[in-house]
Amino acid sequence: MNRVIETLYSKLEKQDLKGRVVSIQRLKELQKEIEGRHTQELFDEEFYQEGLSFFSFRPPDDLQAAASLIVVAVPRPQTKVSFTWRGKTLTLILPPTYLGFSEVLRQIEGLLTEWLAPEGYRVASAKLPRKLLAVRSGLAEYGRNNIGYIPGMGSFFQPTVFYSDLPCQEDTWCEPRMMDKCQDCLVCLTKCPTGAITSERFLLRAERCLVFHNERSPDHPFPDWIDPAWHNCLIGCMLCQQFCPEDKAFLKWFEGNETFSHEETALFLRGVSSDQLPATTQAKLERLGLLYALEILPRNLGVFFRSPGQAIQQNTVREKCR
Ligand code: B12
Ligand code: SF4
Ligand code: SF4
Repeated sequence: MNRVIETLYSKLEKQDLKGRVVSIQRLKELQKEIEGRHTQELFDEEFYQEGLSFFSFRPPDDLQAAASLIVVAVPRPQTKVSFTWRGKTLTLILPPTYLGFSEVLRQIEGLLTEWLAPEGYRVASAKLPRKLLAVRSGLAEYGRNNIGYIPGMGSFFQPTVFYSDLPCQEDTWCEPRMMDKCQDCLVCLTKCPTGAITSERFLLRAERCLVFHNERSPDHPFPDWIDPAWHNCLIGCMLCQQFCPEDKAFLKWFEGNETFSHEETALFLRGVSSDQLPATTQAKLERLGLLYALEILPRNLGVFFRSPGQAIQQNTVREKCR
């Protein structure tokens, strides 16, 4: 193995990170895999356009000489966010990777630059299928739920991906693998309320996943077939991770715990813009990395507070998410 890559791996390990470097030649395979499934009409077209069409399978203009792709997995916790409404406090979960998402990307890019620049190499961020790359680089394996898993991190990690001009002659590219544990387990399939994980095919039916619907822009109300009682997080969904035996060790790992008062919750439910929020509320949202989500809060919070003021009685969100 190239000396620089070997040193990079050991520096990553020292920071509790895991990484892989693969040849830039793999870019074509990634593109073929995603575009091939699109051509075979395996993706719902609306989902494809919204969720996958942003991929760009060519290095940026200022790093046309890219020779490799670097993937780094960063362990990430869940976050609790509490909303008070008329004397009742409801604690909701933000799944791993939502908190400080962009900050993590910047930190890893900074670390890689700090380590590789003295060797004469550069890095640049990439708009690529990061989970697929993590799996095909040999760093992760798929769970039956289609989420990536890494020993020692479970599915609680954020895969970050960068182009680099660091040469890579040999790599650990492999066929996509499902964890051995999944062979005799159907827990995630059983717990998914929407039928997004099915026994008919491995590929997720993403258009049925709650996350597709609760991350969407506010002009998309939740469709009627989604039972309001299925919602279990402020954004995202934890049901296929929460019951997975491979994630058991990480389920109690939380960082960050912002609380919003009755007045702040009322503003969110009304759908005000960020300049109409008190500076302290803006700062809390910013700490959570949720300023961008302000416009979807009326819809997403609305399912937990049926009409402004009324928490859904049967909801078991707190239990479900812990
Ligand atoms: C679009 C998207 C979504 C969509 C679609 C999800 C999906 N599975 O495609 C929606 C909005 C539903 C979503 C939900 C979630 N997402 Co998302 N999502 C993405 C995004 C932008 C692209 C993912 C992608 O490439 N999908 C395309 C499909 C084709 O890829 P795939 O899932 O890898 O499918 C492969 C397998 O099915 C495999 N395959 C097919 N047949 C077979 C057969 C066998 C035997 C095997 C082994 C494999 C196999 O081949 C396919 C690839 O060709 C990435 C960010 C990025 N830039 O990559 C984040 C990302 C993948 N998501 C992420 C997360 C955290 C989630 C959630 C867990 C969030 C949550 N808790 O609420 C959920 C999980 C839902 C689920 N069960 O997958 C993380 C992944 C972290 C991880 N540990 O893997 C990413 C990387 C973003 C991040 N935060 O860093 N997501
Ligand atoms: S719940 Fe079971 S089948 Fe699903 S990902 Fe976890 S181990 Fe695999
Ligand atoms: S995130 Fe929720 S809706 Fe999506 S596949 Fe997992 S359990 Fe199903």
